Amino acid sequence: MTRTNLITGFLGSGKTTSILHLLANKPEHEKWAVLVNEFGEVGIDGALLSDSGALLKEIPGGCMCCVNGLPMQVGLNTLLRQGKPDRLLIEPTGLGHPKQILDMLTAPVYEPWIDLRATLCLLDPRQLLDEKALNNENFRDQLAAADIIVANKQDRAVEESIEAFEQWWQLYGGDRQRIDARQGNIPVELLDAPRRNRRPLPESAAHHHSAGERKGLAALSLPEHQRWRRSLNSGQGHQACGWIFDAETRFDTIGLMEWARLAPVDRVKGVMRIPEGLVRLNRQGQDFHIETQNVAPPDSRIELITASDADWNALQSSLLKLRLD
Ligand SMILES: Nc1nc2c(ncn2[C@@H]2O[C@H](COP(=O)(O)OP(=O)(O)O)[C@@H](O)[C@H]2O)c(=O)[nH]1
Ligand SMILES: [Mg+2]
Repeated sequence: MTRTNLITGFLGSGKTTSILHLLANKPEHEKWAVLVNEFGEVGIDGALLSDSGALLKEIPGGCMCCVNGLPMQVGLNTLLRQGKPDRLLIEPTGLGHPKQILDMLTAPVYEPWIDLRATLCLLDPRQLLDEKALNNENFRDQLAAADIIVANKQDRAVEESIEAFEQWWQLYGGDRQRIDARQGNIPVELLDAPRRNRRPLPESAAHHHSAGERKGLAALSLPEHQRWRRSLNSGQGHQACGWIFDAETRFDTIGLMEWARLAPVDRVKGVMRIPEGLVRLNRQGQDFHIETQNVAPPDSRIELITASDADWNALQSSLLKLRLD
C-alpha cells in the first residue's frame, strides 16, 4: 500500500517548496510520487518539481476535487498501479476544497491501495490578517481538515501575524499538532503521523467551472508551429492567465524578473527560457523567489493569478516585448 498524505494550504503558502524539501530528505531506497493539481491551466508546479526525482502527475486547469473527480482518479490510478510508490504526496490547488479529495482517498476502491496518513496544511500566518483569505471557504476548510498545521514563512512573521495565529489556534487548534517552519522545512517523519481529524467538513459551495477545466489531464502544450498561446481560467473569486512559449523563444532575463516582480497580481509562477538557460520565478505577494539553472527548459510557461481584475492584454504585450528572438 502507498502511504499517502494530502498537503494543503492556500495560494502561495509553501506547498511545493515543502514537497521539494521532503523529497530531498526522503529515505533513499523509497520511491515517492507526487500528484499536483493547479488552478491555472498552464501547469507550472510540474516544471518546478521535475528535477526532484519523484514520479510526477499533473492535473492543471481547475480544481481536482470537482468534475466528478475524474481527471484526478485517472491520474491517481495511473500513479498507484504503474508506479507502485512507497509514498504519495498530493498537492491540491490553493483554491481547492479538501473534502471531495479526502472522500475520494477514503473510498472503498482505494482501500487496498492507499494508506492515508496525516493531512498537512501549510499556512502563512500573515494570511490570517488578510480578509480575502479569511473570507474564502476553501482557506478555512483546508485548515479545518488538517491533522497538522505548519506555520510556514517564520522569517516573514510580524507581531500581528504571530498574534493572529495564536488567537486562531486558541479557537480552532484543538488537539492537533502545530509546527513552525521556514521554506517548508519540516521533518519527513511528520508524514507518518496518523490521519485522525474527524471534524465534519461542509460540502463545498458550488464551484465555478471554466470550459477548460474539463480537459485537464495533462499540462497544456503548444500545437506544432505555434510559437505561443495563452490560457485563461477563473473560479473561486480568482482569475488565472498563463502563457506557453515554444522551446526557441528566449526572454530578456532582467526584464522578465522585473515584469514578474511588478505585475499587479497576487501570484506569479513560471519556468522560462533565458540566454543563460532557465529561470524559475515564484512570487506570492511580495515574497519573490528566483532561481536560474544552466539548462534549457522544454518550453517556457508562466502563470499569473489574481483575486482582483487584471489587464491581461497589457501584461501580455509587455511580456511579448521581452522576447529576444
Ligand atoms: N520568505 C519565505 N518565502 C517562502 C517560504 N516558503 C515558501 N516561500 C516562497 O513563497 C512562494 C510560494 O511558494 P510555493 O511553495 O510555490 O507555494 P504553493 O503555492 O503553496 O505551492 C515562493 O516564492 C516560495 O519561494 C518561507 O518560509 N519564507
Ligand atoms: Mg504549488
